[in-house]
Amino acid sequence: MSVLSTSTRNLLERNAFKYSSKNNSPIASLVATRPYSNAEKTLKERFAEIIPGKVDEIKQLKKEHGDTVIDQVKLNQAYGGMRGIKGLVWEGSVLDPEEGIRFRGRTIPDIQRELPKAANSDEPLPEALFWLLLTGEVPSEAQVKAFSADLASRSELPEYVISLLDNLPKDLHPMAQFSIAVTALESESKFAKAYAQGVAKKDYWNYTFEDSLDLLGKLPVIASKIYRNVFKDGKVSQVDPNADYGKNLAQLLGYQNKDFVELMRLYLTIHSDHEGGNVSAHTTHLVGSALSSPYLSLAAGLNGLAGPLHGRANQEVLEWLFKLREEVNGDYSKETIEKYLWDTLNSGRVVPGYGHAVLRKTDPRYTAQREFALKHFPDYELFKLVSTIYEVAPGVLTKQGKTKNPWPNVDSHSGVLLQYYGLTEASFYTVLFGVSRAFGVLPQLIIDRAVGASIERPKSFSTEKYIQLVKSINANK
Ligand code: CMX
Repeated sequence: MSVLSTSTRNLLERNAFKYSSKNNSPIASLVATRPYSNAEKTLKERFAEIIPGKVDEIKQLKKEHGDTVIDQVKLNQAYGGMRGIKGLVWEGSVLDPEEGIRFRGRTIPDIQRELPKAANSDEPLPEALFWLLLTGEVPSEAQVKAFSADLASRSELPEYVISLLDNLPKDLHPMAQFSIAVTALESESKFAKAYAQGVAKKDYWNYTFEDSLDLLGKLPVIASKIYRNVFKDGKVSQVDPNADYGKNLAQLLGYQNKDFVELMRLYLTIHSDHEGGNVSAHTTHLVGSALSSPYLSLAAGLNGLAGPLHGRANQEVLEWLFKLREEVNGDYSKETIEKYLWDTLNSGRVVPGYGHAVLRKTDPRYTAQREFALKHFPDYELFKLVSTIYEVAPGVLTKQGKTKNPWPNVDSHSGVLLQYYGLTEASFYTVLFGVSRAFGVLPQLIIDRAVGASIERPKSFSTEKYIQLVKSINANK
């Protein structure tokens, strides 16, 4: 029995086409043929119902308030990484400097409480977060279960991507391998094919949705293939169609420990989205605004995430911790750690895992990970070291007087959790961040296409032109 209104059914059935993984037609089905029961709406059906209202809301907002001045820009901001300038739209999350991230209005403790969980699990399911970010609604347990199965059913990689990964040099950084594999999947893009066939603008989101889910389904396999190729025997097990996303990722990587599975669920959920201005989110959105496919857009975002001031900081933290451990020779006193922090700063380097462009308090993503460690391994040596650094570093960074935020960010803690469970290869850590980031940036890409977001094109000036601009503004005061 159909649960759709006639108008939605009509919308969904336009261009409908029976999906088959063997079929190369660009026009994927608008009607879900995947593992959903008839009792509940699929994510796509729900999104299709919600989006016309969103389009109207934006139209109305622009009509009534389109000329309202929402910000003023200082010259320092043009030269300072555009920090704080309001100029992007991001529906999934908003970051408050003091309080941290809210996903569709919900804090991390809220989503830990409210999102559906797997059986015998305490951690939220990242699939449920994806649903929330895309629709603003918390899905039912049955909906998430079906959505997990849907993603698992899309996990197969084309042979040539596997052989491409097998042939990359083992010393090529895992993030470069990740980006290459995602880019290579472009051949799978239903959006690119539909666009080439002249699909109408109002239908863009449908193909972006399909590409995004296909991509999400394949990421655990790509990540695990890279991990197993570079650090293990190159063999990756089969995706379990009945397992949730975090469990599948853990198992594909080769980790069976139940608490590690829990960690993957938490990790994937909290690293997903951090509003739109950070490098990986903004890059994905920017590249997507040119109507590049989700594959090319996400690959661009991953390349940004690979930078040491952004996602790669999780690797930097571990390397910094290991050097510290080597140098202090078992002396984890506050005095010794303080000296090590000053040595880092005095040598002109940053303290990795500390500071943030927006946050001005301890990152709640750090706190969530700290709580996980306190629950599962409070006496682990590296966790204790990280905790002592947390007591000392904010004071040192404050005394140094440069950083606007002396508190730890998400990357300060994640590596230590992975170390505890034996995933010790730090150069792989940013790949896990990248898998999670896809859960945040792909919903926005789908929304961008559904609301007909504009191609991004802000204005730049040369320094010479800015000098002229400033002079003329001051002369007219
Ligand atoms: N250690 C030393 N100096 C720091 C610092 C840190 N952890 N954080 C900021 N500073 C310095 C900046 O380098 C800058 O110095 P200059 O004036 O010489 O350029 C000064 O303090 C002011 O910077 P800010 O306004 O406080 O911070 P930004 O918005 O410019 O940069 C960030 C933000 C995250 C890049 C920066 O705090 C940093 O480099 N942190 C360490 C790397 C890190 O942990 N990155 C991960 C962030 C989270 C993520 O994206 O994954």
